[in-house]
Amino acid sequence: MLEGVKKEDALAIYYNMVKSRHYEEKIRELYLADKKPLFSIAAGKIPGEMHLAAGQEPTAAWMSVLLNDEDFVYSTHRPHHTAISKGVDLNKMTAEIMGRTTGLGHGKGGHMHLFDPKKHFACAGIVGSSFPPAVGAALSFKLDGKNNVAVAFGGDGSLNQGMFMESLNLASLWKLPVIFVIENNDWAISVNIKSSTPLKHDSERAAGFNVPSIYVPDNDPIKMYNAAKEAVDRARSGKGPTLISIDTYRYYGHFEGDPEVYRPKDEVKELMAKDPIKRLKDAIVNEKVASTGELDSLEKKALDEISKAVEFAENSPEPSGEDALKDVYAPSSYKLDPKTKGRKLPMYMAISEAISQEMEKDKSVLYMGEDVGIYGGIFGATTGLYKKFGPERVRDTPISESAFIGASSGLAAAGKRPIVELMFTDFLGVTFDPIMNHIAKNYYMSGGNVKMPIVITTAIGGGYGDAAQHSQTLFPIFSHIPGLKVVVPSNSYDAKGLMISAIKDDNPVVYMFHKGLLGLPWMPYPESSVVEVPEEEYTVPIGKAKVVRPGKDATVVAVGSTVHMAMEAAEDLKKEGIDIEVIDLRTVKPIDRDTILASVKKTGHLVAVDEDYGSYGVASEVASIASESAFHDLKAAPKKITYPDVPVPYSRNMEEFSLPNKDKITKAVKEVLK
Ligand SMILES: Cc1ncc(C[n+]2csc(CCOP(=O)(O)OP(=O)(O)O)c2C)c(N)n1
Ligand SMILES: [Mg+2]
Repeated sequence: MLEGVKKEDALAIYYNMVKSRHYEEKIRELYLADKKPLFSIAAGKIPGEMHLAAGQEPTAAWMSVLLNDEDFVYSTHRPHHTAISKGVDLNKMTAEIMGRTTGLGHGKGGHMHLFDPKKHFACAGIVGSSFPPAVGAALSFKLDGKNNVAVAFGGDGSLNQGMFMESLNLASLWKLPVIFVIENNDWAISVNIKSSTPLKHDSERAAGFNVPSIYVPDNDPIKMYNAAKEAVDRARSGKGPTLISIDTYRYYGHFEGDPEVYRPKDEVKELMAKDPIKRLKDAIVNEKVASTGELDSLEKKALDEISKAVEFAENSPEPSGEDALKDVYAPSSYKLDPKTKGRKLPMYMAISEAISQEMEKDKSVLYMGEDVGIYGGIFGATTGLYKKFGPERVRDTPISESAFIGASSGLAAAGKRPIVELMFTDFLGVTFDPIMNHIAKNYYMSGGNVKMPIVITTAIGGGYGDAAQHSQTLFPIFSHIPGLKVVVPSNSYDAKGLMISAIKDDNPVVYMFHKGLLGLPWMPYPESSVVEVPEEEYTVPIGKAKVVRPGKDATVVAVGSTVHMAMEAAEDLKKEGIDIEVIDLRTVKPIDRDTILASVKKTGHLVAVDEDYGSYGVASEVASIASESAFHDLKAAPKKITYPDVPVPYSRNMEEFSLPNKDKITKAVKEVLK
């Protein structure tokens, strides 16, 4: 069985397997301890769900021999065996599982969200979500000429996710050093693999992407080691990805408490009789590689480490309730004041100039998206960049938003500052998981240990007849998610300064540019969006609104396109002797409460206007801030001017009817002043 594997390697594999097994059993004991006789996942020493991998140790043990600390591993909701074999700090991991301050994420992540940046290990609770970040980390290695590898684990259930296929395709296309390890334990909760895939072995899927694959039968740790060795060698020598699928088995239920009605008890018993740890132990002894005594002392060493880790965790303090509020955003400081007035530039050129200057200064900045290369982006955001920086850093991607936007979290974890373009914000649906569950939350779940300096650029807005799937604004969908910042420039000066800030910020920033403000030759735009832009680098602060027109009678809070409408309304109202103050929010998350409140306190009247659907939107947020914190200063109820709650229609009359405009603002101002 040992197939000539060196003694030290065989022992390392054994040690990691036996340690993982005992660890899982200990965690199970602790998990169940205070929950009997009435089972409740909320009770006991360990909160939440618990997914154990006892039985699956062979899928991971090879890593202790073949990987180094700089190699990345992205694991799943069943992560303990992979974390142990990657050398994750056992004390901190146990403390995290028990929700303590000394844990890997200071109790913010828990058992499904373990991050150890020193060992470059992470895992996640979304099935299939490990693949895109591994692609990103691998791309970073390739760009830097490093010979590291990234490993993504997934279960048999994860293979039917789009993220898996998109990631295989990218890894193959770009020849990235990624190893996809599929732990085929036959079950995805209660669904057997036979009812979820038409193929005999998961590994067959790789062929469609021109990825070499290896099938490992029998939950065999040595065969797995040999397969992984081949894959690691291929990756380290620049020959690209490999998919390994291993037949394995989990002894316990999908989660602790699982009634397991879907599988016969005998099936588990039969598989336990072929336990991989026992088989490996027998082989090591029978082939005289080491004695039973040596193996027993390794087992004892593992048990000692586990006891110490549990002791460490149990003696660690619990976080306070208020600790929940920490580590949502990484502190970021950058401020560059402009020195010159510059020249008039349309917004799309201001954006590409900002990116160009940052890419020149900082080699870690790169741009990825569809048609962003030679074409310069369909909205011109990367005009001229491909020529200057080449295809590696201005990277055209296939139409695989989940994979390349998801890859940005792996790139960021590996030290890059990626900018990724979601061509139209309407396409968010096909890539929301990487943004909402990973990019936005990794900093928090890691207890502030893993930063995500990512810019997501995306085109918003309608007004030109592109209808329901190419005209939306969707501010609140991004702004609702803690961990994201959201900026919306209304003119070319802000566009450049906000882009530089977004790139320099250590947090993920969604940069939403309105198509109708870009100044593109083929799209109508207001002249007022084309303003003077300094040639040098400067920043516009994120989170700071601007009073673009001071006034005393009423406050109009606007954002993006509606700033121009509000300014036009101001001119009309002036003729009638009404003097409005116009605020350009510039950032919708975090929103600048102080500027809004100071203005409302001064004028006593508020109209909030945005191009998005009215319910639950930015205008509602502005109105709520004013009513909550300046109620007694308000002389009338605030008014909102927004898109109605209907999908964007195609025909001109219907779209014009629905959009905000200066006349609607003028009317609303007069109404609040009545
Ligand atoms: C996107 C997504 N869909 C569904 C779930 C709920 N869920 C958690 S684990 C799981 C089964 C996963 O099966 P598999 O990938 O084979 O991993 P295993 O549990 O067998 O290790 C499901 C459906 C989820 N977490 N994420
Ligand atoms: Mg499974």
